[in-house]
Amino acid sequence: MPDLPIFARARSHSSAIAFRTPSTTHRYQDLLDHSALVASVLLAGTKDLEEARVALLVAPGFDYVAAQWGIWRAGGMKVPICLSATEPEWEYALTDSGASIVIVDDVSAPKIAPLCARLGVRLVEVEAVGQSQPCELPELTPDRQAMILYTSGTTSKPKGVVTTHANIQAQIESLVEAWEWSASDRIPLFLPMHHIHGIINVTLCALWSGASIEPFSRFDMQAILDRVRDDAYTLFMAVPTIYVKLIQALESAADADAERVAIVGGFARMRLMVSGSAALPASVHEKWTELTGQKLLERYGMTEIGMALSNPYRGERRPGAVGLPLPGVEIRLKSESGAIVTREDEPGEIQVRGPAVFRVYWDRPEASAECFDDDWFRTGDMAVLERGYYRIMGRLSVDIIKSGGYKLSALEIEAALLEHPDIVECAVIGLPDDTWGEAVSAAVVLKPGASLELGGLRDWSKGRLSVYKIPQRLQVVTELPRNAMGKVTKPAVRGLF
Ligand code: MLC
Ligand code: AMP
Repeated sequence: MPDLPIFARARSHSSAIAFRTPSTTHRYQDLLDHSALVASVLLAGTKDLEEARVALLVAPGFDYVAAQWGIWRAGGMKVPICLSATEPEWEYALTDSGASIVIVDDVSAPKIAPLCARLGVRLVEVEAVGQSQPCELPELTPDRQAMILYTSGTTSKPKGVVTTHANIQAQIESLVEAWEWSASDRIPLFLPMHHIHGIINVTLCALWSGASIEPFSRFDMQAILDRVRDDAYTLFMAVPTIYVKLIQALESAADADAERVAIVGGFARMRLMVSGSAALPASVHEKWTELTGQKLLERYGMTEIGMALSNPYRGERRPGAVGLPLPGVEIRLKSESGAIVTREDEPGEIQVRGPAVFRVYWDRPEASAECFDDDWFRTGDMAVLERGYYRIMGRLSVDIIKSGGYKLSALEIEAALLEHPDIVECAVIGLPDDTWGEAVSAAVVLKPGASLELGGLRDWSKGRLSVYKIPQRLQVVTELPRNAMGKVTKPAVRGLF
């Protein structure tokens, strides 16, 4: 029976270690066996899930991938959701995607069970599937829809990015080739598993290659540094905020401190360290090289397209630049006037074409049509080609914020803040921040006589917004700056802080 290449490849690495933790090792064969059981539980006697949406709320690691592969092998679409999201955010993802099942681990089960009961969504506990029996699995073709990832944008609510198995495979193959992944690679996984950085760049590239993964439930700096010191990894992939935090940690110890020397040695000996998901300041790039001798490889990507541009694995890795198109990716810049940029030093919007590019936003035909210019995906990011490499200049929309590598919609945060009983009007922007890249910042107009402080607003926001969407800065004003048409002018809002 034909099978998706990711599973055929896992068979060829069956005895290799896929996941390792301090207390467990799981081989590729374990992943295949366990995912077959997950699939059988999901199918529950039916022949094929036929792209039914199955949400996934499981900590990073073996169980997560067994569940992910189980969904795929049963013919379903995987909808990973944020472990630390609030109940309204979970409810949105479940109802928007029309998920009929949620796979959970024992930590998340009690948290989401009441919501599932209210929505009539079936709850499957991943730890319990070991009791089931394997069954015949459906035949899968690469053109099937495989995954929905929620991403924030210029609309208030996040949109579901739909990718097929073929899109995912193209995203993986491009990176495996460019960054020379092999079965001898070992990588830590500490990024959230509802975004492509963790899902594709770290996990699926490793599993495609027969490499091994060490999962952490979150970015647990001390535990990770202990393993770096032990030379546990050949590869490391993180967002710029993490490199900033690592620099702070290394610099807090004296140069000659034996522990620091050992950790620096562990970083220095890795074959590749990658940064992405947000701009890596050249100063951070240079500081990292000064501390460890490693030249970070910065790349640029997006949920809708996978990775598009990358500094070379072999060759100059230039601070402040994102390099050239990855294998299989076509790039063009389109200027504000609508002309295709043909020269260096002329800025334009990055547009992307190729087999890795998604086709539609879930259930949003208009947004899906608007984001393509013929068959080129419009990223909304501006770039310029300089001395042979692309450099990202910023985003076209001020309403998109990147904080800690998370993409946030200012409009979504504004909508939540407007529910506050004392807030009459608000404008949310991202202000430059050394650690987080951008800090969510809110200018608010209050009801007459009301008062509000940042601490109070943050407490009120908990339970309504994920932690990284909660404003870091607050400015109470009597009115918001507006243009002649009465529309709030966000660039002028910056001047309020
Ligand atoms: C958390 N905190 C923030 C914050 N996030 N403060 C300001 N801005 C933010 N964005 C605060 C918390 O409230 C808390 O405060 C304290 O910081 C510690 O929170 P934490 O969650 O424990 O932080 P930490 O674990 O250190 O998380 C930082 C991080 C995380 C960088 C590891 O944000 C992360 O994993 N980011 C990666 C996101 C990602 O994978 N993006 C890729 C998207 S895909 P207090 O007061 O409680 O101490 C994509 C495409 C591509 O972009 O190209 O890859
Ligand atoms: P997401 O929608 O979460 O996938 O985030 C994608 C966005 O992250 C892109 O559109 C860029 O704005 C930003 N991004 C990713 N990598 C980089 C990078 N290396 N430099 C600057 N911005 C980046």
